[in-house]
Amino acid sequence: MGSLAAVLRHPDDLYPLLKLKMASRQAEKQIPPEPHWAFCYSMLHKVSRSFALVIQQLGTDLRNAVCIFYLVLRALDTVEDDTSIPTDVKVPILIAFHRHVYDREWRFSCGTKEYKVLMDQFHHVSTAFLELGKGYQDAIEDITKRMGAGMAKFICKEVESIDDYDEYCYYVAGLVGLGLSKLFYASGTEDLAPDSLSNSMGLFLQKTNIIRDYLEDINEIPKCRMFWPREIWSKYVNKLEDLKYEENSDKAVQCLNDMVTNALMHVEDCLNYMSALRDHAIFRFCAIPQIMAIGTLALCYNNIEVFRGVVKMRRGLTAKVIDRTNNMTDVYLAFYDFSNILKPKINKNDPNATKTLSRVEAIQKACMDSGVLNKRKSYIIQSELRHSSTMIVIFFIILAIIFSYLSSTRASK
Ligand code: D61
Ligand code: MG
Repeated sequence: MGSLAAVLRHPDDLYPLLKLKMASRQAEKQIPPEPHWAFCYSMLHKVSRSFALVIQQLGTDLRNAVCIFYLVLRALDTVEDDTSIPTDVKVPILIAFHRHVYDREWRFSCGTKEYKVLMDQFHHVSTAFLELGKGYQDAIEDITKRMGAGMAKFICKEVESIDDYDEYCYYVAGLVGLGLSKLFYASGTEDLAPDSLSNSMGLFLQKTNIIRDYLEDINEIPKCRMFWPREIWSKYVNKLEDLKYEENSDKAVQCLNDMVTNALMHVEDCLNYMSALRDHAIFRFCAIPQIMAIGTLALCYNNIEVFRGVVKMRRGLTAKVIDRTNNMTDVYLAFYDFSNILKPKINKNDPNATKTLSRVEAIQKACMDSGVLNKRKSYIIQSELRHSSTMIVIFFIILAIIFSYLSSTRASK
C-alpha cells in the first residue's frame, strides 16, 4: 500500500518501475544450467539486489568474473561482519581467504540468512572461480589477499583519524574499484584506470553506506561496529552512540553534515573515472551506483531521520536512475540535480556550511564545464517537480486495465 501511495505521488515512476520489474524477472529466468553457476547467480540476486541488476547486463566473460569477484568478497565480508566470531579465529581466516578460493573442500560456517547459505555452499563459488580465465583469477586473488589483510588490521583497531577512515574504506571498497578496473582492462574493452580514481569510486560508495547505516551499525548485536572516525564525531559528542539520543539532535545533524561533506570530496575523481569509460554496459555498471550514492547523500544531508531509522531513496526514483543512465550527459545532469537538492538544505549556522557549499559548487562547476548541461533540461528534478495531471490520468487508466484483466482471468477460472 505504501508503494501505491508513492506511485500516486510520483506517477512518472510507474513506467520505470514496470520496466525494472520486467528486467529483474528476465534476469532471474536467465540462471545458467550448471549447478555451481546457477548457485552463484541466484546467490548474487539474493545478497545484492542493487548490484545484481547492473552486473547482469555485462558481457558473458566479464559478467562471470564480476559475479565471482562479488561473491568472494561478500563471503570475506561476511566473516569480517560476524561479530560473534572470536578475533583469534577470525583474523587467520581473513588473512588466508585468498587461498581458500582455490580449495573446493574449504568451508567455514558463519553469518545469517542468505549470507549463511553463501558460506555453507561456498564450494560452488570456488568451482566457478576455478573456471575463470587466469587473468581474472589473478586479479580476484590479489584483491582478496589485500582486502583480507586490511580487514584483519582493522579488527583490532578503531577508526580514529580521517586517515584511518580513508584507509579502512580503501581496504573494503577502494580495492574493489582497483580490482574492477583490472577486470575491465582484462576483458579488453577499457584502458587501465589510474588507481587513485578507481579508489575514489569505491570510497564514495562506501562512505555513503557508512553514513546511511549509522543506526543499523550502532545497534548491531552482540557488538556494535562503528566506522565514523573519532576525529569527526568527537567535535560534536563524547561518545558516538550519543548521536542517536534525541537531546543531541542538533549536534547529530551537524556531525552528519560533516560526514557528508567529507564524502563529497570524492565526486570529481568519480566523474573523471566515468568519463573515460567506453563500453556502454561497463559504463552503466559503474554510473548507476554512483548516482544512487549522490542521491542518498542529498537525502541524508541535514536529515535527523538517519539517526531514527532507515533513509533510502524511494524505489521509483531508483528505477528512474536505472532507466535514464546511459551516457556522461546523464551522469552530469544527475550529479547537478542531486547537488541542487542538497544545496538549499545547507543552513548558514552549520559549522561546515562554507565548506559544504564550496564542495557542492565545485561539483556543479565540474558538471557545467562538461558543456552538456544546457543541451538537455533536467534528469530528475524537472519531472519530480512537475505535478502532471495527465500522468495521474494515465495511471488510473492502466490501473483499470490491470483490474479488468485480473477480474476477467478470475472469471474464466
Ligand atoms: C564501479 C562499480 C562498482 C563499484 C566500484 C566501481 C568500486 C567499488 C565498489 C563497487 C565497491 C563498493 C562497496 C560499497 C558497498 N559496501 C559494502 O558492501 C561493504 O562491504 C565491503 C566489503 C565487500 C565488498 C563487496 C563488493 C561490493 C560491491 C561490488 C563488489 C564487491 C564486486 C563487484 C562489484 C561491486 C559493507 O557491506 C555491508 C552492507 O553494506 O550492508 C560493509 O560491510 O561495510
Ligand atoms: Mg564489512
